[in-house]
Amino acid sequence: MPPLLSIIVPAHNEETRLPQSVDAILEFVQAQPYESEIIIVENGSSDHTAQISQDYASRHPEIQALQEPVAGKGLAVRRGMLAAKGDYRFICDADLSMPIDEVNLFLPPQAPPFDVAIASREIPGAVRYDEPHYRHLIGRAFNLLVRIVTLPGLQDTQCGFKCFRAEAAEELFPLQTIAGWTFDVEILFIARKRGMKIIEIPINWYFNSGSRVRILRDSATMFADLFRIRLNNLKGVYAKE
Ligand SMILES: Nc1nc2c(ncn2[C@@H]2O[C@H](COP(=O)(O)OP(=O)(O)O)[C@@H](O)[C@H]2O)c(=O)[nH]1
Ligand SMILES: [Mg+2]
Repeated sequence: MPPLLSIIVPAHNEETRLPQSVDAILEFVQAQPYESEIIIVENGSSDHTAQISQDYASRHPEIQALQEPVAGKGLAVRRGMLAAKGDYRFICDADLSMPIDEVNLFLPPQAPPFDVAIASREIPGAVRYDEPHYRHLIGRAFNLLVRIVTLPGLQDTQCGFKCFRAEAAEELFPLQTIAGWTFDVEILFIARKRGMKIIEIPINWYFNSGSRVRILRDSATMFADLFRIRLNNLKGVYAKE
């Protein structure tokens, strides 16, 4: 029997945040009435993240630790999504800025039927805690560009908590071309193009410092990625065969 839920944790230089988060995720999944698996995907770290993940995997049968040579959140998530076996496949940032028990909001019976369910920090019912004003503003500026260039109407594409039905994950992730931070936009773009049902779920979100986003360097790439998605679309990269 495949598990109901796969929790995919991308981890890059996370030796300080990862153990606490994995402990919390383990405690959560062990308390649920359904089966889960946890897949940690490390790539390109220069610290002990890979070793820590392997240690967890060797001690807990429900944990797998995967490694890729080249860094990139998008690459890691794709690997985890395609290795996962769960009916529902949930991306979960290693900093657990969303309390892990809110995962159940993304599963039936709480969630209505969907192909892709994305956590939102912007729609009514969502609460952001402790986020510095400037960070929120940068996020809003990027979202404005996302809405203009690629995804009209989606208020928050960058939150690190998203759930995919198995069939949706298996259709979408093989088409992903973006290795870095903007992969979410690309995946949602393809999902929308293919008529999948995308829902937004408001969450409680706790800012914590230590983000791996390098604002200046990464925003230029992220901006360029939005146009790359458009270009790929024109070239038919996301079309059905
Ligand atoms: N495997 C992997 N994970 C990454 C990479 N870059 C970021 N992440 C993970 O993506 C998640 C979000 O990163 P974080 O720095 O908290 O970004 P923010 O919350 O969006 O500012 C964390 O779990 C990171 O470890 C990467 O290159 N490879
Ligand atoms: Mg974070």
